[in-house]
Amino acid sequence: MKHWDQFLAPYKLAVEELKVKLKGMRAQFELDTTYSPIEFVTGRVKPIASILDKANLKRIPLNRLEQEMQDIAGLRMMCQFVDDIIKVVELLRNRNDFEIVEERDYISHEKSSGYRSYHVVISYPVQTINGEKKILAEIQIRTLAMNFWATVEHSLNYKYRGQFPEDIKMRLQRAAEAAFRLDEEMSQIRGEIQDAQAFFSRKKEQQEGEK
Ligand code: 0O2
Ligand code: 0O2
Repeated sequence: MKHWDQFLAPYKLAVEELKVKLKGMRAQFELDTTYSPIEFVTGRVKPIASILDKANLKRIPLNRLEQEMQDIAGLRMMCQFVDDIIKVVELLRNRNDFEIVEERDYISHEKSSGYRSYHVVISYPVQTINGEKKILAEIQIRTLAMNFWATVEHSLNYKYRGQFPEDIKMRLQRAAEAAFRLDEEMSQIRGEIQDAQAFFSRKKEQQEGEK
């Protein structure tokens, strides 16, 4: 147990620091009173039982966890609209407090389960009493609809241990399509809002000009 505590300590630190940093990005948008592409941020260190299950499933030797398990430290950034996701990814690419080592786009290429999200794997330097240690962390960026689907599917996955009965599988697929359509509808509504805002700001400028 002591060994696990020691192994997980830098991951815990990284998750806490990254939560502060990523929530800080949202706070800056709020200060600017500009629209924030980030709705909320969560983070967790993978529980030991899940680390062991995944290592077993993916045949990762325990002495290779640091190099081969990318989501022991996991962060999630939720967005209102699909278009916000790429803006958030750009913000992450522009930071210089970590290095992006891999990006996985499950939005353009959704998983066969119906899962959609954008994954960014980073190498993050943690300062320890023995010097700097770089750890891998995974940031998942997704809309609220994608998050809703993934959360429900994840709990069902836990219940059925990945072996879904056919009818549940079909319902989950239909739910994934519904979540996709919801995102599309919301994007269109957003377009309407932006058109309206642009129209009113042009009108205001005209009125100012006439004074
Ligand atoms: P606020 O004021 O509620 O916005 P912890 O690990 O408990 O120390 P944290 O960040 O509290 O740290 O926990 P976690 O589980 O990582 O993140 C949860 C944060 O996500 C909380 O915000 C929740 O309010 C927020 N959250 C969860 N679900 C939703 C949701 O559906 N919509 C919105 N808008 N927020 C959600 P905070 O940071 O505690 O602050
Ligand atoms: P947790 O903490 O329980 O969420 P993989 O081969 O897909 O298992 P890999 O190669 O590490 O894993 O990379 P990937 O797919 O980029 O990231 C895996 C994580 O993405 C999962 O973590 C989930 O959080 C999420 N994910 C991927 N596919 C699905 C899916 O079909 N449904 C849901 N709900 N989430 C998914 P874990 O290991 O499940 O850990």
